Amino acid sequence: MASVKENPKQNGKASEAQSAVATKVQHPKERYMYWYESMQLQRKFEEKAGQLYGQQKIRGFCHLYIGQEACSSGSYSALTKDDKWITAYRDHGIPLALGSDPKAIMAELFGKQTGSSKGKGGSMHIFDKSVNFVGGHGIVGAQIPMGAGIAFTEKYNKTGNLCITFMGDGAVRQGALHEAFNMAMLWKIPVIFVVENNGYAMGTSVERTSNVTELYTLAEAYDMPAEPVDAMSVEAVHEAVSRAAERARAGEGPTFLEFRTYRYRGHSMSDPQKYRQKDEVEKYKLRDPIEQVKAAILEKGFATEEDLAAIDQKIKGIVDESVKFAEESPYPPAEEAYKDVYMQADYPFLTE
Ligand SMILES: Cc1ncc(C[n+]2csc(CCOP(=O)(O)OP(=O)(O)O)c2C)c(N)n1
Ligand SMILES: [Mg+2]
Repeated sequence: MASVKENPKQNGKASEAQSAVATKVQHPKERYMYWYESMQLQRKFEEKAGQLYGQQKIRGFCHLYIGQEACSSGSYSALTKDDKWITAYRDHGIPLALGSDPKAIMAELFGKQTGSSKGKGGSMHIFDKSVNFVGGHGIVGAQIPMGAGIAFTEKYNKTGNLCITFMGDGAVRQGALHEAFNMAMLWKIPVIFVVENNGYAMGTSVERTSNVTELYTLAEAYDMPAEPVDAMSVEAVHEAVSRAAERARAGEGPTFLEFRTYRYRGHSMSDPQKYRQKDEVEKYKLRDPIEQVKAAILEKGFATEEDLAAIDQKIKGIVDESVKFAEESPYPPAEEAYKDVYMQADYPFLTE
């Protein structure tokens, strides 16, 4: 396990365990530049999506990832392009980090035919096979056994790939987690289970749902290696995922990582946020992952303020272009409602 130096306050309560924080590893310039650009793209894309929601151009559910960007970008840089990814419904950031076309994601938020799920999935159901992103799932915890199953396929086919499976802190209370943990450990499946502990499941804090608030310790019952990670630090995320990936590829099976992160926005778009104090949000913003990476880049001399401003400008263009594309795209035609629907032809209860 990584050296530990910090004892972050989680959910207003001092965490007993110490998160893995970034070590003295020297990360190369390219990695820092990827982290900055990719996290900034996620942030700006979602700030725009939030505005568009206010204008009712985006409707339905829309869960923003703002604040959690180090979780996706730090994991991406630690894995290979053939590894598989699955998450819950807070799912715009991961595909953007993986390199999905922002136009297809924005169009999906608009419910347009050119969207990544043909406009039929919306915000919670982004999929992109081209980057091995297997969704976008609305049922809390449902993706946990699916992620283990995907990883099992990789093992069975001897590909050397793994599946990184994300879930929220609310999802660890689902029974499916325990079944998946048991089998994944028994069969040494190459899966990295990640709980993005942002402190709340909708308006309910971790303390209000469980006696055990050190979520990573849930793995102990299965002898599964686990560690808490300071996920406001993209370096710490990268390093923890690298260790877990090494273990998975060596045939040692799963790891459970508790990413200690924070969402700056409400759960979905209509959330009065009465369950937390404003200063708690501000406290986390002081450790903003993008600001931390920006400071590191400047300090290391990897880029200047002007270089970063040019990247910001480029990202603004990409986001604007994605909105234009989504606005100009058509809605799916009515007959699309009958396509891509699973139907078992010999199901005995089907009537004509
Ligand atoms: C099985 C199930 N129960 C309840 C819900 C309603 N629900 C949607 S999101 C959510 C909270 C989940 O919180 P968490 O897992 O911490 O993820 P976060 O929203 O913080 O990313 C709940 C209870 C659901 N979608 N599925
Ligand atoms: Mg949560």
